[in-house]
Amino acid sequence: MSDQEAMLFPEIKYTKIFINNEWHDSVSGKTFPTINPCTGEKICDVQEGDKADIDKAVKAARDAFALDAPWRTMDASQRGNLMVKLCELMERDKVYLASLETLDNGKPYLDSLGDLQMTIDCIKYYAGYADKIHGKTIPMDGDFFSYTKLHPVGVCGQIIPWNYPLMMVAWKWGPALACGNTIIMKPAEQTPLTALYCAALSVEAGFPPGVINIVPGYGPTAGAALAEHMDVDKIAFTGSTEVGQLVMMAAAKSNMKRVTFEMGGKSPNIIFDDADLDEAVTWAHAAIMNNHGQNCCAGSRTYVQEGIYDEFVKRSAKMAAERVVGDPYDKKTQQGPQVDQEMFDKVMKYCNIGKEEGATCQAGGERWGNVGYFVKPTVFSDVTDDMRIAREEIFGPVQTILKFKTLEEVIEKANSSKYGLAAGVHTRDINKAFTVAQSLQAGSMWVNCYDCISSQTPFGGFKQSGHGRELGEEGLKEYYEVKTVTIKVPKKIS
Ligand code: TXE
Repeated sequence: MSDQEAMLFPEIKYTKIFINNEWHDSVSGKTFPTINPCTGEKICDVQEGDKADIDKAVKAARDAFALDAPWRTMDASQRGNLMVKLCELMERDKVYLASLETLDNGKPYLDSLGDLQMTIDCIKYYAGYADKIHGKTIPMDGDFFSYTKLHPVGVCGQIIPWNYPLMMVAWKWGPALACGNTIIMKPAEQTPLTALYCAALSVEAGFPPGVINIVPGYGPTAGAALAEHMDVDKIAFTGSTEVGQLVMMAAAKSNMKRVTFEMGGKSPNIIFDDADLDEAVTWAHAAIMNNHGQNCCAGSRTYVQEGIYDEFVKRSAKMAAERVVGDPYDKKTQQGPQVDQEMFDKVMKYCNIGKEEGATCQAGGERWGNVGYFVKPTVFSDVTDDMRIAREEIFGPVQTILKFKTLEEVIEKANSSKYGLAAGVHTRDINKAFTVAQSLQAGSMWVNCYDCISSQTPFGGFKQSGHGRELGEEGLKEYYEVKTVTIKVPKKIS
C-alpha cells in the first residue's frame, strides 16, 4: 500500500488505560465515546481514566524513576536508541497511524501524513540530544571544584489537546524522554486513539515499564488530578488559556510543580502594500485555513494596508470559496470537519457574531453539508479591532481582514491583544520587515511566510499564550533541573 492510500476503516486496537506497559480498565469501570467528526457517530468507547487511575499511573512513573530502575541506570545513548526505534515503528505503521488520526480528528489524510512526518522528525531530533545533555565545569572561587549536572525533572504530567494529537505526543515525549524523565500523558477526550497506539509502539521499541503511561479521560477529572497531584514534578499543558490558568493554580496550590504552557492565540498577519500580492494572499489564506483554523498560531487577524485592501479581500474570498471541503480521506480535500459539536457550535456562533457586529461576510459564514461538523471557509472584511471576531480566539476557518494605514499604527494594533503566540509580516522592504519583527510581542515571527515550524526552532508564547518554550534546544531546557555540585579540594590548580 502506498503512503498516498489511506485505510478507510482502520481497526481500533487500543482503547484502554496504559500503565506500566500494560492495558488496564478504568478503576471506576466507566468508559467514554470518541466520535467521528465527519458523521457525529461513535467510533468506539475508551476507558475513562479518573483520579484513581492517575494515582496508579503516577505510582508507575515514580517507580520507573527510582535510582536503581532500568530507565535511570541505562546509558543516555540507549535512551536515544529507544527513541529512534520508536520512530522506525511509527514509520513502519505510518499509513495506519495517519488513517487513525484522520478518523478520530477529521483532518485530511495527507495532512495527517504530514503531521506524522513532523512527529517522527521531532522525536528523532530529541533522540540525538539524549547523550549530549552536558553540564559545565565552573572555575569557582576558593579551593573548590564545581560542576553542573543536568538532571531529569522527574515524573512529568503532560496534558494535550485534540488539534494535532500525534504531533503533541512528539512535542511532549521528545524532550522529556531525551532528558530521562518519566511520563503520564492525558490525551484530549476528543482524540485519544493515536496516542494509545504510540504507547503500544513504545513497548515494542523496548521502553521499560512505567516510563510512558497514558490515561485517557476528561479534563476536569483526569487532567485536574494530574495537575494537582503531589507526586508529579512537572506539568506541561497545551490547550486553552482558561484551562491553563486552572492548571497553573493547581500546580501552585499542590506542590509547586514546574509548569510549561502553550495556549491560545489571536495572531496578527500583516500585509503591506508592497508585498507580492499573490504570495501574500496565499500565505494569509493558509495561515488561517490550515487544520480548519484549529491551530494555536493561526493567522487569525489579517491586517492589510489600505492601498491593496479591496483587491486582497476579493482574492481571499475567491480562494476561500474554492477551498475543497469534504471527505478527509479524499486526496483532493483541503478541509474536513471541525473536531466536535462544541467546536462546530463555537465557530458558527462567531460567524453570527461577525455578521451582527457589522463585518461583511465575503465567503462562507455557514455550515457545509448537513452531516458532521463541517464549516464553510469563511472570510470577513470591514473588520475593526473592537469586534469580538478580531479579539477572541475562534479556532475555526474564519479569516478576519482588517485595514491599516501606517507601520506605527499596525504595530500598535497587532500588539494590542492578551495573546502573543505568533505573527507574520509580508513586504518586499527589509527595513519594514525588520522593524515589525523587532516590535511585535510574539514567540514566533514569520517574514514572507507563515506557520513555518520545525523541530529545531523554539516555539511558544509571549503574554497569555504561554510559559516556556517547546521544540529546539529551548524545549529541552524545560525538562531538566540544573544541579551544581561543589567539591572541596586540597588545593586549587588552575
Ligand atoms: O480546550 P481545553 P478545548 C483553545 C481554542 C479552543 C478552546 C477550547 O480556542 O476553541 O481552547 O478547546 C484538558 N484540568 N485551544 O475545550 O479544555 C482537556 O481534557 C486539567 C487552543 O478543547 O483547554 C484537554 O486534554 N486539564 C489550543 C486539554 O486540557 C483539563 C488547543 C485541552 O482542553 C481541564 C486546544 C482541567 N480543569 C484548544 N479541563 C492550542 N493551544 O493549540 C480541560 N483539560
